[in-house]
Amino acid sequence: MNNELRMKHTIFLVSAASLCLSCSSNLTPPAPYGAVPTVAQLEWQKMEYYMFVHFGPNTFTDVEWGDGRESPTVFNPTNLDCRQWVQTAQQAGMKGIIITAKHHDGFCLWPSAYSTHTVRESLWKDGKGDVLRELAAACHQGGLKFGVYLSPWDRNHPTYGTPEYNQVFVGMLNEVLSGYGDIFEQWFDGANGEGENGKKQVYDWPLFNQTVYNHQPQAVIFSDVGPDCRWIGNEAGSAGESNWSRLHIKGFGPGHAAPPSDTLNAGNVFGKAWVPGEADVSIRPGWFYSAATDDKVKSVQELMDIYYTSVGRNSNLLLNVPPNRVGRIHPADSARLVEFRAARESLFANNLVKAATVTASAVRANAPQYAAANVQDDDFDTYWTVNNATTQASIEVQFAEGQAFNRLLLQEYIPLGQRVAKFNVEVWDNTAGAWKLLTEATTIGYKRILCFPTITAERIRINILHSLACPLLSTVSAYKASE
Ligand code: FUL
Repeated sequence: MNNELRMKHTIFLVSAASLCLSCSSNLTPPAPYGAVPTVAQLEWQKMEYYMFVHFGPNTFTDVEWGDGRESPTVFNPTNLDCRQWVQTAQQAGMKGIIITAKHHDGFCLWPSAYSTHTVRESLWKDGKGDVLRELAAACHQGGLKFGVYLSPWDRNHPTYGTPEYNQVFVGMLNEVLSGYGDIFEQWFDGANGEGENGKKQVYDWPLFNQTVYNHQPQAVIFSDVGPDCRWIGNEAGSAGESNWSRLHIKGFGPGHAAPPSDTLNAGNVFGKAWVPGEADVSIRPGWFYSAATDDKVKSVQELMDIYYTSVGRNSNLLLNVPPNRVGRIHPADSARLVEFRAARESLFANNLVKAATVTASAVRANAPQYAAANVQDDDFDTYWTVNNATTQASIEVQFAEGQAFNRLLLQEYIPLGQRVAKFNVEVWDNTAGAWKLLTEATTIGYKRILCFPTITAERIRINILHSLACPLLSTVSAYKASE
């Protein structure tokens, strides 16, 4: 071999080797990008929609924030029926219930040994009742997950505002987290007011969180900044148009130490921790039941809008449904929840993409396991993706004939991280013989639902314009909602 030939030969061998290398590295699944969900966070995200229950002395005194001086005897539901709450949640299509075990008034819905402001001091069941016991049993029997809200802020406890209170609060957590079976979510309210003595409590958050994990390692902990899921920054059920599940948490804490609400609303694109959003909102104007709001239960349209701006924007929806003084959910709320479920089911009944042909501008290593058709099945774990170096790509849906639709639902395969930062949707305009822009958006995350006026088209193209690493789409579906 002369020198020139030897050189050519070497170049050929090197490029063939690197081609093979890129083939094989693309045949394996993409490496995770950034922070990723834990198994518990992923399970939690898939729950999507569950019930918040505000219940306690405030239900009987018609206030939103009891001051802790109310007599425990005011708490006296005449016919408490937690099974009715569970049935309502089931009929609503919800996956769990989180109850205010202790709100700011300090009243414990279980007979805590750490307080004298509890169900034990009430007249209900002669002081022998335990709301947590009844609800946990009803949830577990009905196949719903059970979660607890505990307000660290306690307007009743005499030790509030002293270091001793942190031990009291841990004692209460120990009781709640060890006595009622599996807890899927521990909800820590960030509100932190003054104590009787005018002192502010310095909470021992690391100790509180550790206490939760000691008893319930699989639980997700909610607070303004997680560690497992975060407040969405408002109580209107509205996540940001851009909503990253990553968040910068270093240097931040719950309550006064939380990042600004607009940051919580949108997350941080390069946040170091996986802390997905949860949108909490009440079906009525207040969090607690009041007869004065019986005619102010949110309409199906309002609930649908909330659904689109929460679940439809990569956030879970925690919808508050407060029981009344009987201890039951009022028919106005339960009827509305059933109507809301029917509206969702009819909307999502016919996924037009199922019968379509789906192709992509590129497929990872041209391998069938990453094919575009993976977005059509109902299996979250199969996805379409492209080679590592590809951060812009398109996926096209071709119908057999023109289809009218006005909703598009997309899912990213988040176990490998949230990636898509900008995309648009085009439809093929037969008359013009060209693609026409329909809508554009930024993030997708676990679920993104796009709403737009009804359009009829034979082809839809989703262009991923900017992805932080190669995009992975688990689902693309299209629907026609009745206007
Ligand atoms: C807030 C509380 O002050 C409200 O009463 C309610 O519990 C809401 C869910 O969280 O911080």
